[in-house]
Amino acid sequence: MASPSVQDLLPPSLDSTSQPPSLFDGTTRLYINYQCPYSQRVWITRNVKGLQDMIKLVPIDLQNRPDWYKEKVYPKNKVPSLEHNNKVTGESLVLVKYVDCNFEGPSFLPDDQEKRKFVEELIAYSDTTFVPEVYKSFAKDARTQAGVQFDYLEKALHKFDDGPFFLGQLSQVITIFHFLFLSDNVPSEMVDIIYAPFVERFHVFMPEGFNYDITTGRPKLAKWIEEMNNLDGYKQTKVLEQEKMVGYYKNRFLLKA
Ligand SMILES: N[C@@H](CCC(=O)N[C@@H](CS)C(=O)NCC(=O)O)C(=O)O
Repeated sequence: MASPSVQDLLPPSLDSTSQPPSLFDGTTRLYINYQCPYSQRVWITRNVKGLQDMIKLVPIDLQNRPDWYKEKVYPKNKVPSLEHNNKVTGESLVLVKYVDCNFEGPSFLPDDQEKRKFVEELIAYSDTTFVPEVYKSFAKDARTQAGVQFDYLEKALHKFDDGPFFLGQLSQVITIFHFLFLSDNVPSEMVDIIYAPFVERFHVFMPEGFNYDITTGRPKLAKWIEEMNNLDGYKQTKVLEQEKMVGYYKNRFLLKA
């Protein structure tokens, strides 16, 4: 197992001119796109569990996608997907749990029943409500409509108040694991990983697009972002160029609104 703070060399994205890897040869491959927040969730999970040597990153250029990706790897033609044990699985929320359960390293789900229920609710909320509602708000009244969603996070961060993460402090198992690796940075748990890529984007885009800072009046959210930004396994996945992302979001949401 690699240290969670190990620095990966980021491979170049494969495009329509690239040959496929030697599929189903026993290598575990995580197909991602460097700009994709859904991919980033699984990528962070892999890093914070110290699985850099076990799960190979295969970035795909979505603008110029290789045909073999849809034909031979993942017929839904989306990222992320994971090639493992001769099968390919997709959907980021499924994959975060899959990587957590099927590989070594400390589990990111709490044993405590109350915490478990809270985590499952937050995870379900992320893609049914939080992400779509914030995106929808960009075409309407972003400050009010998206504000409700950031208030939801702020309130959730108050529930377990003994630390900056959604479950407060990190579980002992995770903390000990990182202590053993002599890492200063401990990873967050699953729910933090699931929200981080989206909050990262909204935090950068909303001041530009709507003159709206999502952390104003939300001290817990501000602290959570600060603490997340210190985590090695997450930091390494923050490769999105902010200007590009803002341009992409403006083009996608504002010019068409
Ligand atoms: N529900 C999926 C969403 C994945 C997704 O939409 N990925 C985008 C990139 S961020 C994609 O592959 N888009 C390509 C396409 O839809 O053709 C998940 O959670 O993994």
